Amino acid sequence: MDTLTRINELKEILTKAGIEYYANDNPIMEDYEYDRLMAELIKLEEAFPEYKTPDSPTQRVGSEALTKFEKVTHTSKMASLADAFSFDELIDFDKRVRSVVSDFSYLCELKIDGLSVCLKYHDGKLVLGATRGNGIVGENITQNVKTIKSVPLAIKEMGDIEVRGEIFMPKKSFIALNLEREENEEELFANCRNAAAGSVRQLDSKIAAKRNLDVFLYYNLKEGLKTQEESLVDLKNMGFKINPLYRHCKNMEEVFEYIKEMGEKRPDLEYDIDGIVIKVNEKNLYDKIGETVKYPKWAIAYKFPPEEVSTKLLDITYQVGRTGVITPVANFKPVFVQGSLISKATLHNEDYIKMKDININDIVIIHKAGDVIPEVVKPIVEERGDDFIPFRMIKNCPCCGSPLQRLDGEADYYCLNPNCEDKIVNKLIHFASKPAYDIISLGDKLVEEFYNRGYLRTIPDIFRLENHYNDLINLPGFGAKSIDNLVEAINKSKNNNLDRLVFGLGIRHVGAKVSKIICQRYKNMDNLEHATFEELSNIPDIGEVIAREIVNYFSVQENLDLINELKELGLNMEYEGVTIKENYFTGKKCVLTGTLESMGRTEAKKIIESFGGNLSDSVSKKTDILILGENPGSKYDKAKELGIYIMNEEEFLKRIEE
Ligand code: 0OW
Repeated sequence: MDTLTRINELKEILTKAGIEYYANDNPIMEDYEYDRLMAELIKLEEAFPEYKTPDSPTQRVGSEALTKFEKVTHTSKMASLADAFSFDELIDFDKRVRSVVSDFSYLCELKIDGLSVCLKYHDGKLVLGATRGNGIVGENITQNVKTIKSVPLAIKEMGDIEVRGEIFMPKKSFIALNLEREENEEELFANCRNAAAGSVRQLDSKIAAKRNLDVFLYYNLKEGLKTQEESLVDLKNMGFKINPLYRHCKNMEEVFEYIKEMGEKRPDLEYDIDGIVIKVNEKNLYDKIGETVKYPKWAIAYKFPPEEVSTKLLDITYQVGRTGVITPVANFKPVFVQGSLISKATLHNEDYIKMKDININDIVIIHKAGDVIPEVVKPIVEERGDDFIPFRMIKNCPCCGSPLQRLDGEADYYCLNPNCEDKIVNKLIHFASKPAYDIISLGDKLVEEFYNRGYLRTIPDIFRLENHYNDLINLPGFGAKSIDNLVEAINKSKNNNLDRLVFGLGIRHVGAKVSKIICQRYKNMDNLEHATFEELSNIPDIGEVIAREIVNYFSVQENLDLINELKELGLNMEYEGVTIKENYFTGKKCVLTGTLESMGRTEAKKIIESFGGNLSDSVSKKTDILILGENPGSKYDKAKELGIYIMNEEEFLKRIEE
């Protein structure tokens, strides 16, 4: 057999085996045999590079890094879906459809929590993988898509084939990725969707190749298919991976039954879902039912209510904050809730735990408050066993052993020992953190390590770390390059605006926002040191409590000495005001829910703040605008309930241009 024939034979065998293994969950050969044939193909292609083609199963390891993603215009709009949060809203949807057409059924699918992708094939070869973008224009992510093992690089079908679906990261891969990132002190991904989106948007496809992404296809643009069910079967026959848990439902009762069943299955699935997609099955009715600018009217996404999961509370541990505040923390058997694995949640204080009657070894219900923060909802008292240990608040600091004190009128206990090590370390961590002095390479673990080794005791020590250069480069896991980067980041941070320093000092009740307000008013540290209680308490948003804390802080000689030391070390003590451009957002309180296609949360926050607006995390009566991104969370419900103005991404972009 000549080389080219053998290469083609290997490509065919391995492609078929790959489809059966990755898309159909039906291995047709031993892993060992697969690896052996793959090794043979790699070897042949290396020896005869002229025979290496882009559809070869060897081409999944990533290629040259890109400098940017090219924009691609979709053949037809990649629609989004209208959301329903209750069965009543689904009944309304059904009524709307029934007012236009009759004799139809529904095809229900799991709503995979990932990011939509479009795949194009020409004469059997994958030619394009693109993100949804704004639905009209997306980005060319072909290099990354090719690394996903369940995406066929070649199909049997000739001509032009376009299919769409959802790229996702399985829960297991997400957990492994975050563990690895934790070890490398990298920022963790909040959930499977963010991890998938972050991986797909890597310019270096070799990184994407390591991320173990997967895909389910659900949309088939081929002509002549009569139903959505037929589309799915056809996708499967072409070699694409589809989600097998879809169901054909004759009426709304069957739809509700499916939703309930899948809701129960949800925690056990290997991937994250955030709802159910309900589609009219008969495609010939789609034109008649019609569409809005954003959504087809023949489909809707039912969003699951925030997931609640039960688990065992194994222990209550205690953290000592930088102010000495003691926070009880629930440590429970790890559970997967709304896209992430959690094992801890704050229990706030003694009163909170007693009020909720939470005890060690209780089975407790966990959810994510505001879709983000893990929270113990309540114990299941009926399931309390003999091993239950009644909660008793500790009396001494878990770090230094000093007796704890509960201050008058406060629910919190404090460790008042100024030399408590946990307090000192947390003060340093706070100073270096992103919202405060933002010293990029100086993360929590590094601060702890430098503290334990005696290089760091006080904030000024951070700016003297350079003096330990020769010791630092010899620490395990470090080297000249990483220490050079750290020193550079520290020196660069000295030019930070004054409000970062003021926040970093950790004055009681003085958060990032208050720091900015007082720096805007006093312009430099000297003026701030001399600010009076009367002046401060007259500033809008600064009450008497905060004013008193600020004046107290600057009346302590030790604090003034610290500031002088920092001044001598060259830290900027001036506030450079950012000029605010006035527009629609000036003075408005905004909240963002879901993901924006055009930018991340940090960028949206910066833009809103540059107009003198504010972007906060939770919806309240004071919120002026809810900016609605893709896959919104419960903030959307709350905003609707409170009658808050809801703005979609299109309007948001238009308004910021004004
Ligand atoms: N996430 C999903 C999903 C699905 C589309 C096709 C035409 C209109 C909606 O699992 N199973 N089916 C569809 O059908 N869309 C889905 O995801 C949406 C599309 C836009 C945002 C989501 O990714």
